[in-house]
Amino acid sequence: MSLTRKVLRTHLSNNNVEHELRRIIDNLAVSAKFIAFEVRKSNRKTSNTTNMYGETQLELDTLSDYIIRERIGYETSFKIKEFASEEKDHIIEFHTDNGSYSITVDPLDGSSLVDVDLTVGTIFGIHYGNILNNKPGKESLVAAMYILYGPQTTLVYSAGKGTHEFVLNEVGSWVLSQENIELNEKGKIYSPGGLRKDWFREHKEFIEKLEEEGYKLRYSGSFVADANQILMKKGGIFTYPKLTNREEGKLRMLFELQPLAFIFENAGGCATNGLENILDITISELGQRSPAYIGSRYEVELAKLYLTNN
Ligand code: FDP
Repeated sequence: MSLTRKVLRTHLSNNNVEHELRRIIDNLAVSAKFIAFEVRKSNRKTSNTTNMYGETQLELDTLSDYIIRERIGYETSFKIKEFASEEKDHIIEFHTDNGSYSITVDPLDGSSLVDVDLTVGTIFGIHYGNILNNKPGKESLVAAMYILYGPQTTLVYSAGKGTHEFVLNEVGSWVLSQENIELNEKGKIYSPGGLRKDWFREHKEFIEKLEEEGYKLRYSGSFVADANQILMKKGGIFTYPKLTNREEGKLRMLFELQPLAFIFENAGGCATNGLENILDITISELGQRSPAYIGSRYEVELAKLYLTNN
């Protein structure tokens, strides 16, 4: 296969991704290159601002958000309907009448790990129509993508036809590294968020079952990096459950969970809040959170069994 056939832009077109959607994905991938550059040269300091959840922002959080916004605003060849960022408390409207797609972004997921130099990432969700559209995620999302700023910069996307990984090479091209990633039925790792003392009994019993079965603990504190590890190892489970002091869980549906659920489902995995499939849920608020179990089929089904039978 020639190098040009392996780059993101060609891959999108060979996969018959709709023209406008293709341009959006390609442009968001360009913005991620600039973020990757900023992550490498970051001073890892906090800014004096907080986001809508009261979390202290890093200079890098706000900068990443700015880079993406600029890219979307600057590019006039496609029309974005709406844009929402985890770093902002409102939806920004662009071409409400004649745009087809809307974008959500978590500009720098796992950013509390920037100061210790662990892997962080950017997560995008692309919706057909408006962001809050009274439709379940599976009818609203048409594509999802994340970029990881690790030892290598990698990009994983799905536009509903498989899940694929690319690596940023030294001349700035996204080169295909894995096409049609397929999760096995069952994995060997688990990634459990939240403090054990705050877990409900049924969740604790589920985790103990995984431990009895010999699952290895892999939790960094960066959702996108932990989920990526499960995807690349072809199985396992990431959980952030409801907690006794936080029944809604921690992770955000629009910015984190539904995009990753979309990517996992397209790789043969699944995602649930314990009772309902994450992509079957309709979002009513920008910052809506949910408990989450995401990974390969065996572990997610097992979680459902523990959570519904208790
Ligand atoms: P962060 O606050 O650093 O942005 O939802 C955000 C998130 O990280 C996830 O990426 C991560 O999995 C989780 O929070 C970590 O939460 P805990 O510190 O409670 O483990």
